[in-house]
Amino acid sequence: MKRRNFLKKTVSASFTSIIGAEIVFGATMPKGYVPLALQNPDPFKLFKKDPEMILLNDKPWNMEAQAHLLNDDVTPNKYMFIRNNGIIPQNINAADWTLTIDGESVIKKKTYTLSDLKSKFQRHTYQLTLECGGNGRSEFDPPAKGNQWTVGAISCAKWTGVRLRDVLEDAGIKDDAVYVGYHAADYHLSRNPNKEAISRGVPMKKALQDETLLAFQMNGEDIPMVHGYPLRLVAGGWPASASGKWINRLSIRNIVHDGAKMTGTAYRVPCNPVAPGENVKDEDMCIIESMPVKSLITYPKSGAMISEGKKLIINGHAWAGELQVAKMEYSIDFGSSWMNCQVKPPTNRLAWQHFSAEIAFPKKGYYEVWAKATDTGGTSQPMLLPGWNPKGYLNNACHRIAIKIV
Ligand SMILES: Nc1nc2c(c(=O)[nH]1)N[C@H]1C(S)=C(S)[C@@H](COP(=O)(O)O)O[C@H]1N2
Ligand SMILES: [Mo]
Repeated sequence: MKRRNFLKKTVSASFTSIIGAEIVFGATMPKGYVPLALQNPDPFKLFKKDPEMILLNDKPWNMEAQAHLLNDDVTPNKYMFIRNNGIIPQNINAADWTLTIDGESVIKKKTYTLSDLKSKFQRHTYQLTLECGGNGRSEFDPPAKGNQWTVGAISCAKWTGVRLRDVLEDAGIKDDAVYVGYHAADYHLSRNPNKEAISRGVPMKKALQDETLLAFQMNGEDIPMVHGYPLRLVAGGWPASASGKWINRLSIRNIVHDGAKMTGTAYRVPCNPVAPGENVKDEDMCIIESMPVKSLITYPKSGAMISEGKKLIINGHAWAGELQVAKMEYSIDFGSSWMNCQVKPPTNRLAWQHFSAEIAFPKKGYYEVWAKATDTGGTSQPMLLPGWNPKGYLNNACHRIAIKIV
């Protein structure tokens, strides 16, 4: 009898933390009952998102921005896409949060509290581009299963934390270390405690970069719950799946990490190009590392009407994984000819770059503005679609907006 009461209490306490208010008679709620506020939650309010964000899935929660919402230089929380593979952890208490470093290649297993991490190591802040590997998936044909992201699974917020490298040096890593695999507090969709929703990570070369952070702040505040509170790995320029949210353990592996969604076809593309719809064997699929060059027109909103004779100023961002953007161009004739945009250097390595251009249209009518970035390696975005791949990753086609001159 006592135990039942205890269970009821913890359950209503966990609801309370999601609803954000005490459930006054929570203790008398029938067992298994889900309060109305959670049966029909307003995800936009729940996650403090703008109502113009697009909900793609609620089991698990996935939400994307629209291009015009991403106009800020630094992405604010309300416009930041949400990508979850599992169930968001509940009842997180930052005061007793720990991070354990273990695995074959750690000299001695070590556990840090969050305050250890905050006090022992130097803090760094970087603005870092995080794009879901599946951003743009909705355009592939034949279609790929998964969230049908259009263009909005991209963010570039400011992250503050400590360098993963500093923590790994402090913990002591063996020479044979190959990969850092993360483990996190979210639940598998089945709620089976023996299964992880996702457990990916980065190879040592990425783990040791200056900008690879164990972050506890986003845009100068605690990381929002849905984005990984209280501790997140942030590896900018790589598919955002490498940036584990809610992490409580890092496993230093002497092999390529083989956690959930590291193997098979997950976050992998054919090592060599394949024909659309072709079957690809698992062993012919390679892990996605640096993301490809890409850009987004964030002003004006597609469909804008401009008076004849008026010039239009377009704005947007461009990014190129580990590289920088060397050139940014636009076309108003469906890619037959291209004109240069102005493109600024990034705030820091792995941050997106802002571009703008002033466009004059020859006469009244319908136009499309296409934007094309070229990286420092000389690779440009494809105009309509890149090579097809079975899971619909890495669509870095030129972004396009419609304009009417009236
Ligand atoms: N623990 C955990 N980390 C995770 C995920 C997840 O489901 N669980 N999703 C990953 C994927 S696929 C992406 S694209 C990013 C999304 O980050 P965001 O929701 O903060 O935008 O988080 C990554 N980190
Ligand atoms: Mo992702």
